[in-house]
Amino acid sequence: MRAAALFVLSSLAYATWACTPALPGATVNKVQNLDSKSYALAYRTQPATIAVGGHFAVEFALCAKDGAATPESVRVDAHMPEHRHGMNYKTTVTGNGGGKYRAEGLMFHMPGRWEYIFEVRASGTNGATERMTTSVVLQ
Ligand SMILES: [Cu+2]
Repeated sequence: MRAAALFVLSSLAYATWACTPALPGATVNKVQNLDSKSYALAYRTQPATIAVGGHFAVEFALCAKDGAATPESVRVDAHMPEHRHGMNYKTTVTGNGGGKYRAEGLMFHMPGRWEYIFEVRASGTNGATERMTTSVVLQ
């Protein structure tokens, strides 16, 4: 009986529960939601419609699910999986300290399927990373 109760408590300690990333003004421009074991992310691009060869930014919000370590840093990248190449530019990510971020300097230089990669590094001693990906097809 006592052993069973302890087991329940320890599994709760490792469980993670959903959180809602706060991306204000979401009605203006369609927001996409992504999810990993420890994090939830919502993003939108600026401008809303991406043009081939046009620079754009990605605005996103991130939150740690209950029980997960808070994010320490986030990297944003994109590549074309079928063509095995990335972008010609490196992105820079800035955060406001409140879970909202902006990635600048993205540019898709050709039409086709591009995959975004959001890589979150957890704070704390282990510094584990988790990746969230999603793809878009550029005409
Ligand atoms: Cu390509």
